Amino acid sequence: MEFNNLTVEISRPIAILTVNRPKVLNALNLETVGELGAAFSMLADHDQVRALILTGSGEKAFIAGADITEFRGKTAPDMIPFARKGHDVARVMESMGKPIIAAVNGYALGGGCEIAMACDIRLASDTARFGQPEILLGLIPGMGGTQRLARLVGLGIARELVYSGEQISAQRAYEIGLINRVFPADQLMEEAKKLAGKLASMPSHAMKMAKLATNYGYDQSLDNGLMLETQCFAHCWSHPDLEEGVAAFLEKRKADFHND
Ligand code: CO8
Repeated sequence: MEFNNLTVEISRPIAILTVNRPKVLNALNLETVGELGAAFSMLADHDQVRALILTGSGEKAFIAGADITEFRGKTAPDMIPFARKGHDVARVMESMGKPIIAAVNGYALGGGCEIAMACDIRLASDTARFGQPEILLGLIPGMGGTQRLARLVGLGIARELVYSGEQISAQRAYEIGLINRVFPADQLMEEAKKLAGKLASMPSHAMKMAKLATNYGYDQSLDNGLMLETQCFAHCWSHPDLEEGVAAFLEKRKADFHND
């Protein structure tokens, strides 16, 4: 698949998506949002890809937010489908049965921070900066930032970031639980690939069930979440990987998973 603003490199079993608009710090114009949606949908069904990495081109930015040049002259009704398009991309990312790692190599602001939050795991360079600066433009986050940030870091800190528009360092993002790990900039991609390789080697059906249960269970009551977990747990018995994993353990050998 060819894109204008995005490169997709498939190095089986990993796919690396790179937002490629370095002149504007990889800001997301509507076309790029559409391309991300198409790429994630395609990779969700790609039978050779089992883990994904999302990053930005250049050394300065992951994604510096929505492309502000597209905001001029718009009306409120124009922006409802715009925001929905962003939400749809995040939902494709969260509902696919494969892990997505954000390799945050610089500014992750506004929509950039929001799309990173729709990834399963966030790794960042020590030079990365995070924030929801929309308020400084007279608006608010529109790609899930008012919702996912509080779920990740708690309501108190989410309010502080959304109300102040303040940028925070990678170290601070790590301390508040917004990101999983921080690496020196020159090691970030290598570490992201290492982690993606590890996750891709896991039995893919169990990975799908794990992602489904954690992502869809999180917003439920504990009882509903546990009900979903029970279904996903039991569903593992419908796949040969489970028999193989258990047999390998009992026979003291390495499992040879189906991984389709
Ligand atoms: N949109 C458009 N252009 C941008 C953006 C952006 N978000 N960010 C940077 N650029 C452009 C600059 O205009 C500049 O262009 P030029 O060279 O033509 O002047 C170029 O990128 C380099 O940027 P700077 O010169 O500003 O670089 P600095 O190092 O001085 O500053 C910053 C870097 C701090 C990242 C600064 O560029 C900045 O503050 N950018 C805007 C960040 C921002 O406010 N982001 C939030 C946008 S709103 C949003 O994301 C809402 C999400 C809604 C989601 C909807 C989903 C579809």
